Amino acid sequence: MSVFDLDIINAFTDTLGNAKNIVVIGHKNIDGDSLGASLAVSKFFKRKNIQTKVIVPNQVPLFFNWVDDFNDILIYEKSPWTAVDYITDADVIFMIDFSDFSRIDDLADSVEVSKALKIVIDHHREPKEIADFMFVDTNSSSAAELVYDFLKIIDNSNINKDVAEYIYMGIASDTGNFMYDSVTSKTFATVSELLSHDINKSKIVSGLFNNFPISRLKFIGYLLHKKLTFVEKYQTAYITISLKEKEQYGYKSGDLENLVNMPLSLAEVKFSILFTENDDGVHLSLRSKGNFDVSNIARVFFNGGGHKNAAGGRTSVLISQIPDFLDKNIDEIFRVGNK
Ligand SMILES: [Mn+2]
Repeated sequence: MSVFDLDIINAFTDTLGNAKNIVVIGHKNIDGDSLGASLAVSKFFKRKNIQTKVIVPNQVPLFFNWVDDFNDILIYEKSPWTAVDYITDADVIFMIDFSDFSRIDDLADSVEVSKALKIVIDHHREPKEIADFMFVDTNSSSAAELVYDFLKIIDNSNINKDVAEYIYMGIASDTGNFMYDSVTSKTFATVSELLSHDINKSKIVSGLFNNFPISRLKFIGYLLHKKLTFVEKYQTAYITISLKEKEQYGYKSGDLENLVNMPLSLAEVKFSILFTENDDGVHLSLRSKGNFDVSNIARVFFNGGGHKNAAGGRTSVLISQIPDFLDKNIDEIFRVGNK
C-alpha cells in the first residue's frame, strides 16, 4: 500500500498549486538520494513556474559537480542569512530523505518557526513528527522512489526527462546501483517508467560511481590493506579511521561514502562497521547482509538508528580504543543484531 493517500494529498493540493516559493531541504552530508530526490522536486515545481530553492546544511561533496544544478544549491553553512530569507518567504517546505531535525543542524531553527506548509518524504525508520504531512515508507528503496510516486500523483504529465534523471540518480545511489535488498519489483517498475523518458543513465552511473580523485582510491587502498580487521567468529569486519589519517590522505567530505560496504563483498562477512574520527567525536556506519539488524545495534549501543541493513550512530569511545571496546562487547553487539 502506498503511503500517499489521495485524500491526504487533496488536503494541500490547493496550497501547493498556489505556492509562489517552495524550498526543498536535503540532509546534512548529503548523499545521492537526498540530492537527486530534492532536485527532482525542485525541477518539477520550477516547470510549473513556481520559484524553488534547494537548501542543504553543509557543503555538497565535489564529486557531485557533474550534476546540472550543482551550482544552484544553497549551502546554509556558507550563506545562513540567504537561506533563512528563502525559508521565511516559503509557502511550502519539502524535507527529503530525513525525518529528524538533527539531520539539518541549525537550519532546523528557521524551519521550525516557519508558517509554511511542511512536507516530509522519507524512508528512514523512527520518523519524528517534524512536518504537517509525513510521507514515510521505511520499506522504500530510496526517498527518490517515494518522491516519484508523489510527483506522479500531483501531475504525471509534468514529469520530464530532467525530473526522471534526478529520480533515477536517487534510486541508483541508495541501492548501490540496484544491488541492495531494498530493491523491490516496484523499484524496477518505477525505473522502467523512468527509462521511458529516454534518460541518460550512463551519465548518472559514471557520475555516481566512476567520478573520484586518485587520493580517494589510495586512501581506500590503505584502509583496506592496513586497517581492515576481520573477526571471524562473529562474521564481522571493521575499519577505524583517525583524524590524522584523514589529513595524511587529503580526505574530503564524502570520500569514504561506500567504504563500509566493501567488507560485505567477503563471503564470510555479514556485518561491517566503519568508525570515523571527526572533530566532534567518533561516528559509525553500520552495514549488514541478510537478516542481521544493524539499526537495533545502532540504537542500543551507538545512539543512532537507520534501516535493517544500513544504519549510523556515534560513540564516546576514543578511536584508538575501538579494538579493545569491540573485543569486550562484540558478543553482545552481535546478539542484538541477530535478534
Ligand atoms: Mn535515502
